[in-house]
Amino acid sequence: QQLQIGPQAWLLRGLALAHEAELLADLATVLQQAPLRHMVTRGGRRMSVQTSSCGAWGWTSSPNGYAYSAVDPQSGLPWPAMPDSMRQLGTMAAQAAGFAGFAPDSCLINQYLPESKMGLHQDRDESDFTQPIVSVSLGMSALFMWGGLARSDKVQTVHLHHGDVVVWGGQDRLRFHGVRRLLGPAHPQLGPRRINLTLRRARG
Ligand code: MD3
Ligand code: FE
Repeated sequence: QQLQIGPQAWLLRGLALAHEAELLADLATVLQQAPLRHMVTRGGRRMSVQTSSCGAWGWTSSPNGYAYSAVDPQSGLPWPAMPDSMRQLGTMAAQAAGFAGFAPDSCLINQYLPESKMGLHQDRDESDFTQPIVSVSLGMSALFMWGGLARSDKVQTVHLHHGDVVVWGGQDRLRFHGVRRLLGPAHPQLGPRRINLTLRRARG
């Protein structure tokens, strides 16, 4: 089921379900090498979401701000390689939404517990905003909000469920968005948490 939620934004309901077992196994391997940790906002506050990355570039925060780094600052090692399951799902979903040839070089992993949320923000740390972002929701459902190009624009809400994939490109790429809260029961496999993968082209 494909739902167009913006001029160049598509919600591909359940697209990840066919790859669920491989995604979850690969996710566990990545998180063993690069554990989840709380990043810090630009304002110096600890984010309620926990984050890790895989691929050539990983998203990091420091007192100097946000940046993509080739090295996990916590281990001093390169980020784990991006598993084929994640890379291929990103490329396939982008293609289905009209972005042929998307080759992600970074996968940001966010973990939400029932009390976690993510305030409205834009994703502006990537070098090329013509490249889409593909998001994969796993585990508990979430109330996702997305607005316009100005923070004060009206926001719409969308429920994201286990297995849903969203592709954001073109004029929708810089929309403000966030996660208001998690919804309803714990997930049978993942328990009381939500994992969101975002496949990105961070550089080049
Ligand atoms: C709309 N993550 O990691 S995914 C983030 O559910 C982030 O963890 C949320 O926002 C999450 O930056 C939302 C959906 C998403 C991702 C990127 C976008 C929506 C987007 C970029 C532009 C517009
Ligand atoms: Fe974001």
